[in-house]
Amino acid sequence: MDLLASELHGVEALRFGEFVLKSGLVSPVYVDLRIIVSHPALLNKVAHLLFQATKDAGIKYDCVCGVPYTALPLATIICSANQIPMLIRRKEAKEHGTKRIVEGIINAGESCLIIEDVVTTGSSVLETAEVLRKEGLNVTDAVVLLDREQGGGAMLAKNGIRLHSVCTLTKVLKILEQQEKVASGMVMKVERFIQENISKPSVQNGATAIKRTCKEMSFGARAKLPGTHPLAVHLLRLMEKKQSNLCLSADLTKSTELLQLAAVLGPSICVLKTHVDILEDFTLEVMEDLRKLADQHEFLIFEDRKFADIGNTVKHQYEGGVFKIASWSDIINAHVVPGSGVVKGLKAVGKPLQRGCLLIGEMSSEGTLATGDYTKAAVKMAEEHSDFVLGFISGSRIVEKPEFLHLTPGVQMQAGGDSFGQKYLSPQEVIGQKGSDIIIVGRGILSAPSPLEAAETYRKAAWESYLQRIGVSAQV
Ligand code: S5P
Repeated sequence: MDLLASELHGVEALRFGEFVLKSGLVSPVYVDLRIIVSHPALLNKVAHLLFQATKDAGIKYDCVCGVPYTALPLATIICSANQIPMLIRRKEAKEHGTKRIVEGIINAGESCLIIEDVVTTGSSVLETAEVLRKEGLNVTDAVVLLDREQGGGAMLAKNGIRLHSVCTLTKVLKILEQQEKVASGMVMKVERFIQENISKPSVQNGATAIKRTCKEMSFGARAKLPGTHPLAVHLLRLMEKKQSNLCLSADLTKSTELLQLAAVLGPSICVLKTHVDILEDFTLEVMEDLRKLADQHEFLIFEDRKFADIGNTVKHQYEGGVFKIASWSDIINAHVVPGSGVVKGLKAVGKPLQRGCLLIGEMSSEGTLATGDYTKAAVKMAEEHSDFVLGFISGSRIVEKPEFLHLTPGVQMQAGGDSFGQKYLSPQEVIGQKGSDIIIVGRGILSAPSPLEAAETYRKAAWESYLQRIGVSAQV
């Protein structure tokens, strides 16, 4: 064990310092075992130790499945060396062919052992167990190399899975301290961090689930997450700075009105949304002026063009024609109905210009077809193109990943609707309950006697709901 600890430390699978985790927490320790595939002897050793742990615990099983991806090579070595049938869990079902989510021969009723590299909350193991259970397999045990002791064991136990670990983070820490590889001050820091961050299983819909953290994260913390789209980072920062998660839907038909409104409301908003094709007197000079106002007041421009054609056509619609949208709009949006070609076409134009795209996951209108599997397909498409897609237009949070922004239209102070099927929810419902990030408000502001006063009312309501959501008392 002493050798293993120092080897893991030596290849930097364990690092100490300050690391921002996906949840936004700043952790003094970072564990990333992906690197061990580059060290074959260590990879073999880890696989051997995992297998030994299953023997020591006397676990009986028929096949083995590694949690993708880090544990896949570990499961492969164990199965190959010991002649055990293996299953591979896909992260996504294949688009073509068999649509299988688990590869290999599944004999319903057999028991499958799960292999994992590190367990923190246990959610990845549980996710894999649920997939296997849906296929008719019994899952009662999981073996992990390193248990971070942050609640994973208890959560899995509640879900009928015994967690066996080769070692725990505290044990490894002690060894590294003895070997004088980590200072005792750091060991105490990590121990305190572990103690303070034990996740407790919460009960949702009768099933045990992990406490969801994304809704509780601040915009500032989300801006620091690695992998977040640069434009989303910029937007999250300016939202914090301006204390605004309000997008103005500037649905106006005259350019002077549009520019006047942008000049007056600019300081209150984080995004200004246009429908440029309803302007009676559109010129590119107007958009140049709007860009100047956007830079001066620090808001982004979002042309609500809702592209919905094949890739080649949307490419032209985005770049050229009369509107030359790509030349002045930071953000655009697209329907996912054509399939991923629409995103590819838009990306070809927008990515080199550091633009971003929102996918329409849900709509606010009565009878919308954007629900269920359609919404899920939008999420999948966004995940596959996260270098260009920074989030969604949706009525609620449709994916937990904090990198994605959610913008919600259909917002007014009073619930209700219009005569064409638009449906309204309040800022509190949208941000507080539905977990969205930004409210999009049109007529609620535009039809008010004082649009500035109305905008400030919406800004404060949405910001207060956000502060409450992340557990900070409101000071707007
Ligand atoms: O589902 C949607 C998506 C969008 S982008 N529902 C919407 O209402 N929108 C847009 O948001 C719509 O095109 C309009 O520009 C704005 C809502 O305006 P309001 O006046 O009803 O607030």
